[in-house]
Formats: sequence, structure tokens, C-alpha cells
Amino acid sequence: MAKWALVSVFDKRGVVAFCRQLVAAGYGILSTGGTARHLRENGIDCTLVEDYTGFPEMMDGRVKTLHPKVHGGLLARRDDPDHRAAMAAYGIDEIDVVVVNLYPFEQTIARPETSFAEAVEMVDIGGPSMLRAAAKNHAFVLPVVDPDDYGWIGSRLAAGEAITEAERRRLAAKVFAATSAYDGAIAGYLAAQADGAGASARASVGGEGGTAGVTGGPADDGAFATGAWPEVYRIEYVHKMSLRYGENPHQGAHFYVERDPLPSTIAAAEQLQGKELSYNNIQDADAALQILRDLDDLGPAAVAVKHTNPCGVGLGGTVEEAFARAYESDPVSIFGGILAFNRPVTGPLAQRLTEMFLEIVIAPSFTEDALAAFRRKKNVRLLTVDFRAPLWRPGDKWFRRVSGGLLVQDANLPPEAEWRVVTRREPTAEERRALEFAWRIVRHVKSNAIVIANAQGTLGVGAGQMNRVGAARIAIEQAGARVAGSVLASDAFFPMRDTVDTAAAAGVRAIIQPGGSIRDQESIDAADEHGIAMVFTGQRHFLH
Ligand code: 93A
Repeated sequence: MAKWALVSVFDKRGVVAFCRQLVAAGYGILSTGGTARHLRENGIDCTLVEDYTGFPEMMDGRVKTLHPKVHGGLLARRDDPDHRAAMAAYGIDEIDVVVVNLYPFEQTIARPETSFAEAVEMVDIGGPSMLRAAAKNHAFVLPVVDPDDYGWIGSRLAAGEAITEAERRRLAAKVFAATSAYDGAIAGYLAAQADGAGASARASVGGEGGTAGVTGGPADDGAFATGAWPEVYRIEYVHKMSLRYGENPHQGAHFYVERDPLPSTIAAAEQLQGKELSYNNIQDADAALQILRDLDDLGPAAVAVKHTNPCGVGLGGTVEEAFARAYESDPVSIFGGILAFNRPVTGPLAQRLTEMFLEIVIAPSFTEDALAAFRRKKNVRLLTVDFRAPLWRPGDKWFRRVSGGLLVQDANLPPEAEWRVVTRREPTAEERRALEFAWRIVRHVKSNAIVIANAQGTLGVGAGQMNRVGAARIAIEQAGARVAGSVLASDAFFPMRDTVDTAAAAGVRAIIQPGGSIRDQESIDAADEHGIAMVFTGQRHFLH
């Protein structure tokens, strides 16, 4: 009776060399159409599965290996007399090695032109079935799903050495990790399609080390599209780097990323110099990137971040000017902070930055002069990201661990807010620009959040307070004398008029807030009394 290795691979990488070793180890190769052609072209003799089963590949390849002579050969317990009798009765041979990798479902749905029918055709049925059968019966069958395993398995088998029980279990575990990730990807895609969300749901694909992206996912447009959310939520990211520690030195930490992160993201950032990124660095840098991306259309911009909150955001005709404004917003908090720019960092700016203590500087690029200046400050981490790419994919999700669970929500990518002036006085054109800017910033500040700004930059930021008027007081104090003539943005409505009164007393001239409190009228009356122009956006932006 032949001793078979069944080889059916979409990704043909490394398979020829591996099969050569399998042949040297005494295996006959059973193979499917495309794989057999590839092996034969490379001088490896093999038997077609269809010749072994007596059934041709049929239905456009949907049925190639789904046959009892294949699955019996994979699942039979070799030491069980009944199983052996069944094998003998039906002419089933032992298949001792299974080398399979799957149709690239995730790569297919990632292409925008892929139709639903094409995606469905990429759902591999036979491959996972063989892998799962082999993995279940790993005591007798070697399941090989990862081309990276060909090398060591091939040399061991060719040398006549056994694969240990522990190794077999690891191979089997790898299979189930791969097939479950694969199924998760399909589930996510179908759920998104059910909701009419197009190809927006990204999904994960198998393989050891997991994958990018999130399986499952509803409409990119639909708030509360609950019906389309998967029953089981699976998230898989691949290991990128170990971190020295987490938020605090007693917490271990690692950075996991999507397999193919967008080039604009912190996951894809290139580090040009400086110490290794820390856990807090990554979070802060990400916060800075998120804020900056909301200012894309406003020209050169600089964002300073501390503890994930912006402490200063500046706009200007040049990146130097933008920096000056971000710096002036809060010259104290920027110490040890993170600075991000949406334009190349120049020599003079770099020179100025080296005079300060900064953790990270992020930009699309650094001029030669800038790099030379930073070389004298070796510890400063310099990062570049590609600002031309979007920061999010449609359907992206945000996650938060809670004890015993995971909260999943759509990324906060709001449609344009519809503004409604609720006061007697309309904001002036200059105030409107400032309100627009402040409104874009306030949603990146931890709640309760208040931002005081003018059209060129922030003047004071009140973050993470348990009451709104407290956040306003902090922002106002930070802004100091600059409050006169400024505007104020609030991430949520005013439950009472106290914030309006406090702002007015300090000299604020216009306010933007969602509205929606049962006491809105009190705040509107207060604004009217003080001659303040107030805009309701109808959009709340809590951030925790
Ligand atoms: O369409 S399938 O789900 N039906 C099958 O019976 C089957 N058997 C193997 N796809 C099937 N495969 C897959 O074909 C394997 O998982 C592998 O990815 C691919 C290899 O096909 P070929 O050898 O023709 O290139």
C-alpha cells in the first residue's frame, strides 16, 4: 500500500523543494490539478487525486478532494482494526502528510473590484476540510499549513527522524488557528454584505501569527446596524514588537498590528532615529496622527500631544508658524510631549525643536538639515508616515477591554455636522473659522472636553473632567488673557447655563456645542444675554 503525502496548495512557494524531500522520505505525492501541474513542471512525479479516487475534479473545481478515499485516508485511526477493515474494504490508502494552503479569501475581498460572486467562489471548502481532518488525526497524519514549516519537517522526514507528539500538536493547533481565522474572515464579509456595506468589512485570514484586521463588521454608514454584527467577535493582529513595558513599568506589553496596515498609521510608521517606541509613545503618536488628519484641508498644522490629549494645536502659513502657535497654546505641557506635523520638518524648525525635551517628532518627511540637527539629540524618536493615505478603512472598529468583555464600536468618523445658530447673534466669518477648527479638535480631547481657540490654533484645552464647567475653567485659565475674543467648543451639551456664564465672563465670543439638553434654552438665553453667538451641531463627541 502506498504511503501518501497529499499536496494541494494555492500558494506554491517552497512546495517543490518540500516535495523533493517527501519523495526522498518515501512518500508518493497525491495532488490536485494546479499543484500537480506545478510539481510535474519541476520534475516531481505525482498522482492526481482524481486518479486515486476515480472521480474527476468537477463543478469548476468546487469538488476536487471531497471524497471518502481522501477523508477516510486522513481520518482513519491506524491502530483501530475496524478502521483498517473499512480501509481495506473500500480501497482507502493511508495519507500520512497533508500539505495545504487555502484560496486567498482576504486578499480577494480586499480588491475593490471583487464581486460578491467572485468572493464566494474564493471560499475554500476542500482545503480546510483536509487540514481539519489531518489536524484531528495528528497522531497519525502530519498537517502542514504554513510554508515556513516545510524546511524543518522536510529535513526531519528525509533523514528518517520522527516528528514528536508535541510537534504534531503544535502543527494541529496551527491548522485550527488558520481555519478559524479563515472562517472568521468569511463570516465578517458575509455579515457586512448582508447589511449592504459592500466590501468594507475587512476580515482576517489564517496562518500562524494571525492576521490583520477584524472579522465581522457592519455597515460603514449605519449606526446601530446591530443585525449585521457577528455572534462571535474575533480580532487578530500580528506581533510587531515587544515593548519595554506597558503603561507602567510593572506591566508587560507588546505591539500587535494589522498584517497590512495603511501607510498613514502608527502601525506603519518608519522610525528614523531615537530610542525604541514605548507603549505610551505609540498611543500618544496615534492620538497626534488622528488629530492631524482632521486638519488636512487647513494647510500646515502642528499638533502637540500629552497623555493622548492635544495640549496645543496650531495652524499657519508655514510649518514653523504652525509650531509656534501650538507651542504658545501651552508651553508647559509640551515638555516631554509628542509633536506631529503634516508638512516636512525643516532645518530651522528642527533646530528649534532640539532646544526642547520632546519624546517624538512625526512628519511626512525631514529635510537633510533637519535630520542633521536631530542627530545631536539621539534620543528623540523621529517617525515618518505617509499622509497621502487615509488613516481608517471603511467599517473600521474601535475596541475597549472591560472586565470579562470587549466593547466594539464604529470608529468615530462622523458625517459633516449640520450647524444651527441658536442665538440672536450669528458668528462672524472669523468666529466661524475658529468654531470650525475648535469643533474638529474637541472631539479628540478626553471627556468632559472644552477647547478655547481662535482661527489659528488652540489657546486652552480642558480635558477629562468630571464636570463640564470644570473643564471650561481649566481651558480658560490656560488661555489666560488670550480668551478675549476667542471661541469655545464643548464635546457634549451644557446641562445648565454655568459654562456659558463662565465663558462669557472670561471674554469668549462664540460657542459651539451639540445641543440636546432639556435645559438648552437656559444656555441659549445666557448666550443672548452676553451677546455670544452659539452654534448647535447635533453631534456629540464623548471620548474616554
Ligand atoms: O473548491 S474547493 O473548496 N474544493 C475542493 O474539493 C478542494 N480541494 C482542495 N477547493 C479545494 N482545494 C483547494 O485547492 C486547496 O485548499 C488549494 O488552495 C487549492 C489547490 O488547487 P490546485 O492544486 O488546483 O492549484
